[in-house]
Parts: sequence; C-alpha cells; structure tokens
Amino acid sequence: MTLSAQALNKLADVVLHAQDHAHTIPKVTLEHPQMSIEDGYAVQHELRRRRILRGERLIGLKGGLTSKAKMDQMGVHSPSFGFLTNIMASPENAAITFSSMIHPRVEAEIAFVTNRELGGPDCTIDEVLAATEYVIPAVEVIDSRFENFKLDLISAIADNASSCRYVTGGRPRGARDLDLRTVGVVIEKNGVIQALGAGAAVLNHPANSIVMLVQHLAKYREILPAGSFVMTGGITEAIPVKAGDSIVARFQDMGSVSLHFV
Ligand code: 0L1
Ligand code: MG
Repeated sequence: MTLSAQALNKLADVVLHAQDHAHTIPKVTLEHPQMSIEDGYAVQHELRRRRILRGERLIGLKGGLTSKAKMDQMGVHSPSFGFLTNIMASPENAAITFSSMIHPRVEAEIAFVTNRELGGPDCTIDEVLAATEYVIPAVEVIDSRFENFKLDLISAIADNASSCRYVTGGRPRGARDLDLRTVGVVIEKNGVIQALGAGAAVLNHPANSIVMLVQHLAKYREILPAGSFVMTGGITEAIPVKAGDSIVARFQDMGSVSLHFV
C-alpha cells in the first residue's frame, strides 16, 4: 500500500460522491500516480464499508474486464473485481432512469449463484461448477465515474469496477446442463444486433472468472460464502446507451434479459 489512511478516505469521499450524484471525476491515479492495485482495492473496500453502514445490503460480487473484447475496449490487461448491493439490482424489463447515470454502457453476462463455500488460492473450475446452484442470464449496466470513460485498472478498481445497475432474467439452468463455453449471446439495441459472442470469451470459461475471484479473495483472507451471486463479466464489449434505448440480450438455451432507459 502506498496511500495513507487519510488519502484513502479522501478518495473514498470523492468516488462515493461521484457515484451518488452521477458526476465525473478525474482518474484517481492522476492525483496519486504511485497508487497500487492494493490501494485501489482499499478504496473499494472503504466504499463497501460505507454503503453497508448507510443501510445497503451486499448482494454479490462481480468480475470485470474478464474478456479480451473488454480488455481491448478499455486498454487494460487483467480482470478487476467489484461488489453489488441491493440498490444496484433492477427487475427484468426494468425502466432505468438515464439521468441517474453519466455515460452508461450495457454488457451481457452469465451470473452464478453458489450453494457451497469456495475459498483458497487453489480453487478449480470443477469446484466452482460443483458449488453452483444455478447459472442465470444477466445484463450489467456499467457507468465509469471517470471523464469520457477513460480509465486505468487501478482507477476502475477504486470506482468499484464501474458498477452501477444489473438485471437478471431468462431461465436459471444447472451449470453442468450447458456447455457454458459455447453458450451463444446476442445483444440487441432497439432491435438491431450490436454484438455477439460465446461464454468462452470470458477467460475461456465463465467459471474461470469465479476461480480468479476466489483467488483474489484469498489474498484478503476472505472466502466466497455459499449463496453468493456472482456476475462473471461481459462476453462482448460494452454497448453505450441513452434515454429511449431498449436492450435485449438473448442467451442460447437460457432465455433473454430486457431493459430500457427512460
Ligand atoms: O464490468 C466490467 O467489466 C467493468 C470493469 C471496469 C471497467 C469498465 O468500466 O469497463
Ligand atoms: Mg460487467
């Protein structure tokens, strides 16, 4: 860690204010170029602590930047992790208020719900699949608080991996009833296909995103508890949206997720 407790708290103030009031801020690494990834997570952990203190419930975790398309789009080379609270959840067919966000983008993801604790640095894909109650289609709405969505890995981590909203839908399926690598996904905006891909775009297998998350948690002596909801990361690049746009993400053999922006 390179940041003092005082600097870390000040950054948490600034980022949380930007998240709450939907305004942009400069990348946190501009003021603190020496910041490390650990510092980024320290800011994120402070955001989580404050959100829970003010009454939000922790619903789950997410892997971000887990596909080559996303890494290329954002110019970074490794995944990030973030947290999800109840105020970020929106129901299927939700009308999402565009003015509560800055420059949102949507991405189609496969989410997992676990039924057994996962922990340790040696977690495997097989252990993740064996500990999965079901997988379910999801759309994440990300909204970087950084100007022009220009970010670096450390800044994105400090901004809770751009978390903003998420919607689940379609049909829950057993993780071993599908080949999650070849599950196809098509994402449409206003009836026009914007991007398509398959589950393997996420680290060769979406369950690998959870393996990496569990390894990440192990560094902080944390585990992924039974009953966790985890979004594994966008299968394609993220699609920009504006007020009036309707999104449908169609998942092969898993149904679809719809939402629109008002
Ligand atoms: O869910 C994501 O992939 C977001 C990671 C953070 C970077 C970004 O805003 O794309
Ligand atoms: Mg995502």
